Amino acid sequence: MRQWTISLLLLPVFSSAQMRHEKQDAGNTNKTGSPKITMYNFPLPGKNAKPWGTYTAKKVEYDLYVTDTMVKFTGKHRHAIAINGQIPAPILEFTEGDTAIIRVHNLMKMETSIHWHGILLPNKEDGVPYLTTSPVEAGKTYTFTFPLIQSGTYWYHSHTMLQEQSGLYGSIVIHPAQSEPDLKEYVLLLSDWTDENPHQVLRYLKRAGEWYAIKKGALQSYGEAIAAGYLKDKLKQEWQRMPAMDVSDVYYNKFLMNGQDKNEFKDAKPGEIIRLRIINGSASTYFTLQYANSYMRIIAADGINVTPVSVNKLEIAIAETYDVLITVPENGAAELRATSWDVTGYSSGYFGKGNAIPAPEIPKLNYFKMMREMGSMNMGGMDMGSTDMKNMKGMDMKDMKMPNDTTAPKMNMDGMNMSGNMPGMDMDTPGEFNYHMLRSLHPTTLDSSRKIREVHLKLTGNMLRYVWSFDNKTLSAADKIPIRKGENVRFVLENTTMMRHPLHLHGHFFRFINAQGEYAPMKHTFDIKPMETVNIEFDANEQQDWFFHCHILYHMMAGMARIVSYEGSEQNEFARTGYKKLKKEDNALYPWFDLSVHSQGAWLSSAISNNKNALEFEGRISWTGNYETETHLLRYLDKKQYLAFYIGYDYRKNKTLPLANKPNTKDNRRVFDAGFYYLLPMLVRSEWRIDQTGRLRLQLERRDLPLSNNFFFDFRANTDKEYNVAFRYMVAKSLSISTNYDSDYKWGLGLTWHY
Ligand SMILES: [Cu+2]
Repeated sequence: MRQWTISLLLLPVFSSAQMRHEKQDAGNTNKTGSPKITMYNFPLPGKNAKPWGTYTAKKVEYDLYVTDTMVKFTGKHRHAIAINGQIPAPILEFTEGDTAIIRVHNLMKMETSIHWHGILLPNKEDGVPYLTTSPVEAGKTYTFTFPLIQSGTYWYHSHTMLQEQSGLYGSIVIHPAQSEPDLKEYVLLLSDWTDENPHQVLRYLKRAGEWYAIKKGALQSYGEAIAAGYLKDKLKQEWQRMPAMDVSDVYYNKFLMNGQDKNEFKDAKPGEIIRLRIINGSASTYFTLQYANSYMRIIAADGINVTPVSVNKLEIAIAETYDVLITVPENGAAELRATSWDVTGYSSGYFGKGNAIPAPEIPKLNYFKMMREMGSMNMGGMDMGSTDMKNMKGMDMKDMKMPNDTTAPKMNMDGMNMSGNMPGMDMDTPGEFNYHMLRSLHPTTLDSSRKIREVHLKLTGNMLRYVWSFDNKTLSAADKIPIRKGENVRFVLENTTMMRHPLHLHGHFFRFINAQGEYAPMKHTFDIKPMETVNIEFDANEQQDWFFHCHILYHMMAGMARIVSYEGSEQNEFARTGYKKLKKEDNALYPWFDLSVHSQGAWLSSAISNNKNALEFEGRISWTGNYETETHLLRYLDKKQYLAFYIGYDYRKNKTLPLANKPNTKDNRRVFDAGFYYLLPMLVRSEWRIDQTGRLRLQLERRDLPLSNNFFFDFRANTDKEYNVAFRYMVAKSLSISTNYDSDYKWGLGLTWHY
């Protein structure tokens, strides 16, 4: 990092380029006399009477044909969804004041939808099926019509199930009504790609399989913990019943920029300043952007112009957009690299001609170190109170720290307007981006005479069962959030989970409260870090129902969503009729099983489960004909889902043992039973049960204890003096080589199939 900073500063092109930026910003005109780039491109809060119903301006029409397609991002043929035959979908370009007329033709056999992310439009054009807009049925066309009252960089994507992961996303560029400086510009749409069916991805997350963590190097096994000196932290974490912390859920095969992992922009001229419109259209990947030739000068965030600020590293959350200026090198092609936050891959754009100038490598994550840092913040498991976190509210001081490299040559800061007024920003060189740097061009304060409605929401989640929620309620279990037109609405959001979440509010821009006071930036999507509390506030100037959700596609589908509803406003026809269907999505049933076929017998462990209920079946059979089955129907009772009540049936026959003919022994049993599961520290599942004859049993079980990166240990023991120990070596997502010793069935070796 330090080396890179120094070499960057030595590049002569940098300072002159930077100076040119400054002249534009400071003087508000460039050589050709174009207007300043710092104009306000958004209706001011409280003053934005939205002219819905005024469709008088120039009409700009697009036809979007949605089709199934085959792609080969990794060399393997896979199903995907394209618009007009392409992934990403075409760039839709407009000028502020135009009326967009977009016909979505669904040529697939399933329904689809398109949401216009960040666009202010009438409720029924927002494109959320079963909430604001009709789904576009198979074979049908839906025509969206809305006036464009804003400018900037936005995007569009399917809001139906997991279609976005399959390729249904594209860019929107709205040019301002007044002209801007004539800079060459490029749209960079970032996304993630998995060769798996996205529904299988979600099912795999629900079953908490280990393969993604193994592929990402994020498993954090005991072996690795001991080798790296983090055993105590690992034990502490498991004692608190927390699974290994991770920064991302899914293992991706590819990260894409405009549908490719490498792009060459050879028409970018040496020394030229260019504008990049960067959009994170991925389903669940945060990206870190670094550019090889100059700093990136942020000029807009989420489509809205901000006070320009230079950074050397820009993290872009899912569904955010940033416009940045960069300088093309005098010689060579400089890389702009978008690295996934889990550092498992990246995609690149090269600007200029000639030898490639690579962007810096981002080192692999040290998960144990992150776990230790997180552990020191987290005093009592996932559900800690906020009292100890007061000093962190909306302010991660760590993020405020700027690179302080005294050995680096000092830059001439003359004429370098560091966008002023930033507290604590007396820095030597531009550093890493953080939200406190975002400063609106104009005050964004809301009309203080209006009523304030404060809505408190905790971001909650159950990593073990992959249920994501607000206030421990998934969308399907929650009420709407009522607000009223004419109010100032403040959301106080407290992230109690160990993951980051990019939250998005439809139909509104909100003030993102940061260190900029009355100049807080206006956004439509923001990231919230673990244990952080963030305030947003907005002018409730709309009507009807709008979606508010985590933009990690799998979190949204697992329940982290709410409907924000204007009281006293008539719902549109789709909200009235189809609302239930939308709410059902997060409570789907997911099946999975593990089947071990060993030399002495076979073991099946299976479940079918939704958010609160599960049907579990376990069967064991020896090749000599002894067998046992246990069937449990269970319901989770507490918020954390440590405790579940069940009823079940137990059927077993062990004919080789002497007691075989005596009913209801541990070896010959046909009984109904009932009991509780309770998850103990160290992720040990305890099972307390009583059967119809009054027989009691306590069983302890720990599964999938990671010994090394692919190597797992299971044990089970109960008061019937039965026990089983097993080891398995995972060779593929669905396959392990396994061995076990069972007190009844003895030792065996074979394979385990994971579904
Ligand atoms: Cu999330």
